[in-house]
Amino acid sequence: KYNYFGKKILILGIGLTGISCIHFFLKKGVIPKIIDESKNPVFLKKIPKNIPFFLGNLNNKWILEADIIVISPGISSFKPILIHARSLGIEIISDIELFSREAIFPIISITGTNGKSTVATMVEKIAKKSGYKVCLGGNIGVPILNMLNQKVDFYILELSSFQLENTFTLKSKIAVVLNISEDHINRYPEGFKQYKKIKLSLYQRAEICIVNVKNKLHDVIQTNKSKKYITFGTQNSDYQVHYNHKNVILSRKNKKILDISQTLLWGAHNHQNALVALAISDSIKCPRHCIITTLQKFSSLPHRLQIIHRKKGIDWINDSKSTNVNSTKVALNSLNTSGTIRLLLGGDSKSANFNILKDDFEKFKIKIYCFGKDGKNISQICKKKSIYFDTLQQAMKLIIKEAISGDTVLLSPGCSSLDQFSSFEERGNIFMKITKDIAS
Ligand code: UMA
Ligand code: ADP
Repeated sequence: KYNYFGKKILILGIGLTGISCIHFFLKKGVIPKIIDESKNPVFLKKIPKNIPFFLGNLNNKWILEADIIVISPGISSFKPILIHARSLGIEIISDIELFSREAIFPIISITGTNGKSTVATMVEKIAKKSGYKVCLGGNIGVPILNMLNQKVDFYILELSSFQLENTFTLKSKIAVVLNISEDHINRYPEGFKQYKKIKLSLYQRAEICIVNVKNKLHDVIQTNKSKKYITFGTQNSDYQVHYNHKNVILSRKNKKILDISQTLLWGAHNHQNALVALAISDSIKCPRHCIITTLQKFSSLPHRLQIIHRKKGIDWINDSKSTNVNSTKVALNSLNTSGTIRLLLGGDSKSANFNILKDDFEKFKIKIYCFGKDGKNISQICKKKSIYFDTLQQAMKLIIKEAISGDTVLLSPGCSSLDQFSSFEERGNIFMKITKDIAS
């Protein structure tokens, strides 16, 4: 139905997404052009031979000549030249939009500020255990267009707000917005309101909407009676977490399904994540025993609140995937320690308000080792407990001297890593290497 033949296609961003888009169009017999604002993008060598490319800035001439612009998620579509292009009727779309127009198998879409990769991976594992053929892609690191030719029972998509920004026809069989808290504020001219609206757009054409009642999404629920809504988040929801003394139970309509003590899951946020995975898996009719046994075996993904090792009574925890302030809050509140928490915090804050951690800083026995681009500012929130360093490595040198038995060293930076590292993985790996060197 969508014919790109004869259209002038321009791709913005020579990254994972851009390269996947080139191959998509080549398969359709269309030769796109591609631009990157960097003079030497990492994926430059991956551009096939016959593709015209331009490096160094957004070439206005190419932009205004295009019929369709496919924009990579890392590039803001609120740049003036792109706003102008849109006003001239030039179509600006994401790779997710291209995918949505072509996909013929049912789609499970997962977005939210935090927990996307964890929930998406839980669902992938449960679905596979149940005998379904599924593939998982999107923000988790596999461009979605690479999955288009696979024959599956379900596509599982992890979607960021950046990817949803220019997506208009995505029809999910199941859609969930896990939670919404402040993130990526520097990307949105209208701030948090706009970020939230983009996240919630996932529900627009979805068949089954799984809704976090705590996110006050009642408006969504009332406005469309043709959809099926499944709720989680409170005691009146369809899916609930029951806290009963020391027992934590996942239930559906007050019927017990899984006792958290029989799992490796740690922290209230992970109870919620498992609950959503359960709701999604029920919706695609995975057998309960497959759901339960998979969740019982599931342990943290790398770089998500992962205990690296315990040595001399000190716990070392890698939560490098904490790239926004709420994930740091969650991490602090998941620890159960009477020793000192030695928190490594900092990087690129993306203009977030770190004051929401003030109460936690007051409440806990904590020392905060700030680093990176916004570390100095962040260290002002609770001056008496904070110290600032240029780098993570320098901060760790002091921690190694100061930590004593009973302490917990936590890398939960609450910031993007890109000011000093190539990715959150690199940041976590450096933390782990230093901690392992100490242990040996
Ligand atoms: N670039 C510009 N101008 C800009 C920004 C970037 O020209 O203003 C160029 C860079 O020089 C680079 C290229 O764009 O050459 C990179 O494009 P990209 O940043 O969109 O990155 P991709 O490699 O295409 O990866 C993207 C997602 N990246 C971002 O959203 C920033 C990946 O999510 C995703 O896994 C991948 O597509 C496959 O779908 C990463 C991410 O950081 C993990 N996501 C954010 C998050 O989780 O918080 C949203
Ligand atoms: P995402 O893919 O949305 O970034 P991840 O599952 O990779 O989510 O986890 C990212 C960070 O958020 C980690 O620090 C993790 O401990 C934390 N986190 C995971 N699930 C939740 C949740 N439901 N609420 C808040 N924080 C969470």
